[in-house]
Amino acid sequence: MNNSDLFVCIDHVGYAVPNLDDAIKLHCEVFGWRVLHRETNEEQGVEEAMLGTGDQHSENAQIQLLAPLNPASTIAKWLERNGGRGGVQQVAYRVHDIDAVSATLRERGVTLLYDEPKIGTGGSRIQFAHPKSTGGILLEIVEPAQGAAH
Ligand code: V0V
Repeated sequence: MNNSDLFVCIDHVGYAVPNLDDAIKLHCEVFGWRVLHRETNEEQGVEEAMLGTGDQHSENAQIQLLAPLNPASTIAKWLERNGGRGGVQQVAYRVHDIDAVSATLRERGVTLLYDEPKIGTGGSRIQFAHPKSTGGILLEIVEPAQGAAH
């Protein structure tokens, strides 16, 4: 796999937020984003919203607001470590083939969190690289669901 085959674009930037409705209000009313999608992901312990720009093209990055579903959630832990304030929790790179990209990253020494991809937003397949092997950033890789808008 060539380096140019790895990533398609930045799919989204994930913000940890203490309260989803308050965060939606801020990002939509003040910053002018709009809600494209909302869902709850029990396995990941999050309630989330995806935000887009007025004219959302397929490779425009989205903003993902992530609120904890329960105290065991990785988002709850992140907020606790950051004094209860929100902030950038992750950056997600889009890929066409998450299995091939995961294999290449592993070969290159990147620590991936899951043996196999898990289910993310809108039925996508997701995997994460541990911040300790990416220079301090929680990196998600995401293969959108077949037929998804993006
Ligand atoms: C922890 N660390 C981070 C970090 N979280 N550094 C940068 N960005 C983050 N988000 C650092 C932390 O400061 C420590 O550094 C070290 O990592 C601790 O690592 P640890 O003991 O392994 O772990 P935890 O318990 O803090 O967990 C960190 C990981 C966890 C990354 C393992 O957050 C995780 O499993 N994340 C993947 C799942 C996830 O984030 N789900 C929510 C989004 P020092 O102090 O040791 O230097 S769900 C989602 O995105 C969906 C559904 C989607 O997009 O479709």
